[in-house]
Amino acid sequence: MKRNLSLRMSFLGIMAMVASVTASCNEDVVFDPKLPRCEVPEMPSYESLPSIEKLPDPFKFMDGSRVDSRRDWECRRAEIAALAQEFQYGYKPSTPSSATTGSVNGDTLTVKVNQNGASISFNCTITYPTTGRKPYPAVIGIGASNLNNAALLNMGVAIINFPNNRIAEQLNGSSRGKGLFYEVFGSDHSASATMAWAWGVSRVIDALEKMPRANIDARKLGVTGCSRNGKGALVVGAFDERIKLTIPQEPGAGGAASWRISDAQKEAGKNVQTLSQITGENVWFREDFSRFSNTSDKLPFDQHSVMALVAPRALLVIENTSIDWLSPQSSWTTAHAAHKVWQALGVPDNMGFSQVGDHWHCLLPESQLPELTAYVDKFLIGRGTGNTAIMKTDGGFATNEQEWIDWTVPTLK
Ligand code: MCU
Repeated sequence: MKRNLSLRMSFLGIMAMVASVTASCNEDVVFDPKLPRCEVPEMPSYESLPSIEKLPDPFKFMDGSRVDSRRDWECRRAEIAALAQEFQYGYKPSTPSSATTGSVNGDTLTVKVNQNGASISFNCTITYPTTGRKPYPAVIGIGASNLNNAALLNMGVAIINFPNNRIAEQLNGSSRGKGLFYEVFGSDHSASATMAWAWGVSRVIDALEKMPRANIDARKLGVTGCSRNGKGALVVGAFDERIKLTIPQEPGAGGAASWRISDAQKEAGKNVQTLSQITGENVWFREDFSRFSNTSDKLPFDQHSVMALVAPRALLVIENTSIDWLSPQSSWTTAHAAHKVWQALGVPDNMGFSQVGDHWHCLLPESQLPELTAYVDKFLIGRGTGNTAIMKTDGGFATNEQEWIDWTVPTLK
């Protein structure tokens, strides 16, 4: 139905530059690797956005028509990706693979990128498993992996630590525009820290693809990260199709929790993190995302749509019911909304959500190990018949679908 992404993208790139005060002349909205050729309409202005009280329909194109085939989903996905960059994350620049080189020395992978006359380099530490077969599947940890790393290594999966804070700082609100990414693209580039990390991980993958000596199978990569880095893990998986498995751990707001439901929770007296709070706290979202502080209802998408950018690839969201700040009710309902996209695509078992309490933040409890191993076994290692149909909470929450979802799941051709 929608074609010609590349043409549209160059137009969009120009629009974004004109429209956005934070845009830099290096911007390019193509995220890699290539999406199919879909025509994404011009991005609406903030002022023209209508109020949508419930979770926006992920199957409804900007022109009002609805997704009715799998191929349509690819184009709707391109629209959501453009909207999410335009309003929430800033743009992921495209970088040709030829700009990146890698080298490996023991357990250290050095990634060098030359672009725009700038040259940057950063190191990732690789922990190799002592079992399994080379080249190994790997999980890239944003900062680190806080999953059960012993279990991953025992399954023959390597762990790569991506130094996200070097690529884009996240100390507090004054970290805007600081880090290696901004040395290449300028400190006024629209990309938020999470989008800058997504760009950096794509460069790590470019390097791995050229480096058989690293003994990592670049076709079997997952990504994880916890809390603020879990918000980043979601963006990494959403914007690079070479990631086969995305596991955000306890990301809270900006992860599975939708802005709209969290606002409603806050109004009901819950101590949850909201859009208006988060845009002041740190630089995880683009600078002018704060325009939506009191108007989350104007967002043309919400976190269910951002999660759905991963579909039909695999997504496992790990959450915690003991920390109100993570907005557990919001995540529970939002995950159900996202899951409907995988349902429509005929792969409901490629997306799971597991929410368990009574443990420290970012410490995976034993009770969530079965879902982790089932997802890794099936989607990274490529074997296994473990159960990946997971929608679990120990919070006793209602799904509240009638309150937040007023669209149906299409039967796709
Ligand atoms: C859940 O992630 C964040 C949260 O959004 C912040 O408000 C809080 O300050 O830090 C959390 C975190 O990253 O904890 C490690």
